[in-house]
Amino acid sequence: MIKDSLAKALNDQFNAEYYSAYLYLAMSAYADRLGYKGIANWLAVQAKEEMAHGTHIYHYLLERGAAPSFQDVKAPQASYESLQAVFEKVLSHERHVTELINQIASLALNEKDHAAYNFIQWYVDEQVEEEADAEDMAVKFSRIGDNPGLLYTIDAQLGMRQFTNPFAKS
Ligand code: OFO
Repeated sequence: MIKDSLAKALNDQFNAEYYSAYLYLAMSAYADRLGYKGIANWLAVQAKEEMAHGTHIYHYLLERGAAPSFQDVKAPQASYESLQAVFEKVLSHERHVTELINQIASLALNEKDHAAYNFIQWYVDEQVEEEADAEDMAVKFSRIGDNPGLLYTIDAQLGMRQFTNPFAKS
């Protein structure tokens, strides 16, 4: 049976993942309304990944005998000054999520819950990738600025991103 402190932290985290999904979906809507369907697609795929993360943690709580509790999901920011501002927010958000994940890893160590520590390592690795991708995007968008030709090119590239569930059993 998982300790209450750890169950609470994982519970908060699955809700935080659903909030991330909301945040990225709102960013996707913003890009879509500007006419950048490819950028909107990239952000919508990101939202689906966050839903998958949330659901994965939710199932883990059930597996460990804890009752998941659903919290209110706060409304995400709906509009931005620019696409560059969107990707700066993506980067700062992912850095924040990394801190949350690291806190859970530290708590699992303190509680000597090796199963939970092992479980959360997937997210520790994932955040390295998420931050690297976010940094890459933030740099690209800062260089692109409002250059229409470059925006057209990146929009076409980001339109190719497809969702694959990282937890799908093959
Ligand atoms: Fe859940 O990976 Fe981004 O935040």
